[in-house]
Amino acid sequence: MKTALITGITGQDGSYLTELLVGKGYKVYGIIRRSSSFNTERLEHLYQDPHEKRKMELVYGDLNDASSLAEIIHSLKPDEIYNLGAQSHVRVSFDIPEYTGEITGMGTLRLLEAIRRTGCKARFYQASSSEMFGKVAETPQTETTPFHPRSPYACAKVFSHYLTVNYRESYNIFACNGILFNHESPRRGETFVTRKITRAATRIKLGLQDKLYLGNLEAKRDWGFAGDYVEAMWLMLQADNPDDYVIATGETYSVREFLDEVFCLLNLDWKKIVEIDPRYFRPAEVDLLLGDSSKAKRQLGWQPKITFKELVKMMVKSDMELAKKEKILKDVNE
Ligand code: NAP
Ligand code: G4F
Repeated sequence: MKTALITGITGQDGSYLTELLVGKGYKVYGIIRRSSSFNTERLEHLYQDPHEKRKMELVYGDLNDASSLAEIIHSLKPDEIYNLGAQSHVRVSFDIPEYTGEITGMGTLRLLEAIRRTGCKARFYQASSSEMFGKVAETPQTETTPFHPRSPYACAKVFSHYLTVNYRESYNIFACNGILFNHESPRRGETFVTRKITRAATRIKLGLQDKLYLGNLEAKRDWGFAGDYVEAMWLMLQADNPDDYVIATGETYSVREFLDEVFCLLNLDWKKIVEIDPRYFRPAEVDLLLGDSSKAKRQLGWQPKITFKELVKMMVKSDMELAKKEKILKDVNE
């Protein structure tokens, strides 16, 4: 049985990747950090199934704690390591730049050093990001497009990206960077713009909320479905040789167009509901992201399955179910 170790297992991608790997017969170990409240909500369905439970185990550790990483890698000796853990919010990285650098940047170094020092033969996946292209030098962006990061988060990801390349070249580690463009799902964190919109719009439809406060509506993103993107991560580690790949849909939409799509499905006019709040603007913005993933298609046979419209529908449907439950609870308590 193959074993995989995932940092960031409690996050959006961690939960989809765990499902994929468990489905393929892997034993999955996930690193979780200690929290004063539960942070395993996205994994609960896997835990409740007694059969699946045996295939996933959570261990305490932190990307800020090199000794925990070395100990985990030394004792588990996984076949594959997926580094998904990060302070992953771009706007927040301007508020806590040092912490973001520590986890999103230095955390990768600690992990790679733990692999090198323990002599672990694991294949390594690094969650690189389209944010690294920042003030884009060309459109669409490919594996050869120069980086121009626009936030502490993106700078930390560039550091991690090149470390991954460097450890591959220096120590012959099978290390890959997946340069993933934005990917969303019903499990997306509620402070990222897509989920913030679908969550608010469905609550507004049921009278649970009045207004939605947003920042820059003109930014354009290449939005795909997280479930499709974790498959690309796995495919990278099954290839004959380690390499770096852009993973994207090849379509781009503005936040405004995302709003149009969501509110149209709910028969609401967002112009009467959305207000612009300067707090959500960033000191430096990434205006346009559009990826070309033809290398991944050619070499890995990967391509996205879910379209933009299907993704929006899926998120609205799921958040409507959530809002309905909330409404029932509210009505009972009134
Ligand atoms: P996410 O939902 O924000 O999950 C981040 C994960 O990192 C969570 O499990 C979190 O744990 C964990 N984490 C945070 N600080 C940590 C620490 N100090 N030590 C160990 N783990 C820590 O992110 P995601 O959307 O799944 O994205 C996964 C990865 O891909 C991230 O590295 C992100 O930067 C990158 N990425 C994402 C996208 C995208 O569009 N989603 C695109 C490109 C790259 P808690 O649950 O305890 O907070
Ligand atoms: O949803 P966002 O916060 O995602 P962003 O900044 O593109 O970052 C995400 O994708 C990256 C891949 O490119 C990942 F690496 C990263 O970890 C994260 O998952 O914002 C998208 C756009 C931005 O231009 C932002 O300015 O939406 C704009 N926006 C407008 N109003 C807003 C809001 N973003 C947020 N979060 N909240 C708003 O109210």
